[in-house]
Amino acid sequence: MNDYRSRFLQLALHANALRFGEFTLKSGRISPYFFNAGRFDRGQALATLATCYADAIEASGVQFDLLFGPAYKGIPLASALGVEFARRGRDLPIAFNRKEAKDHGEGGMLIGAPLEERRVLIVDDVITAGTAIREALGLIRAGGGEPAGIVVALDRQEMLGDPASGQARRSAAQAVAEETSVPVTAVATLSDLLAFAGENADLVRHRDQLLAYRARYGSGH
Ligand code: OMP
Repeated sequence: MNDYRSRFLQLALHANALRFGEFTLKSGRISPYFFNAGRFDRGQALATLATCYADAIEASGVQFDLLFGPAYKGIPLASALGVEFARRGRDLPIAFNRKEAKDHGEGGMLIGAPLEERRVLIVDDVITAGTAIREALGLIRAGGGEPAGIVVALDRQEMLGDPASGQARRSAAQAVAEETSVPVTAVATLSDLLAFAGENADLVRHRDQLLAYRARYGSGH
């Protein structure tokens, strides 16, 4: 497994951002694991996390010139990543949105650098069904930017739709990439987590449940 993937999974476990148990997802599916990026709640954890994102982005080769963090969880992620890229010698503009429209002061839904004529990289926490990512794509287009890529910490690699329907299994990341031509990069995927769990004594006991979940809801990639 690539260095940044295991570094990220190690960090997520250490920060309690990755937990095992029984969790109800936005989709209603009951998952044996949950990733909560809100637990990267210290400076050092965010700094290390940003190095994982930056390595994954550099490995993907995606071309962009602005970082966009969708509210709320994407905001500290894009900010920390902007600091990491500056440290690497690349000073990028950063923008994010507010969830509540503001009708006084500077007004509008967008904060930070203007999006017009920028190739925008969306920085978010996790992709399951792709709803959050699709909303962010809409915000960027509405702001005059061109979505160039999406990066998430974790791609859960779940199939869209009902597993009983018999339809071809396609993940949210694949669907978004196919329908919008915007590539999705993940620092780590469920497959990486499974490989990592196989090598980690503390996680081995969760592996069967993860495998059963993947057999039921996995996209097959
Ligand atoms: P989609 O919009 O379905 O892609 O799911 C992404 C959102 O689901 C995230 O922004 C979270 O609100 C939530 N989520 C997590 O944060 N971690 C998980 O492991 C799973 C989910 C989820 O509900 O699917």
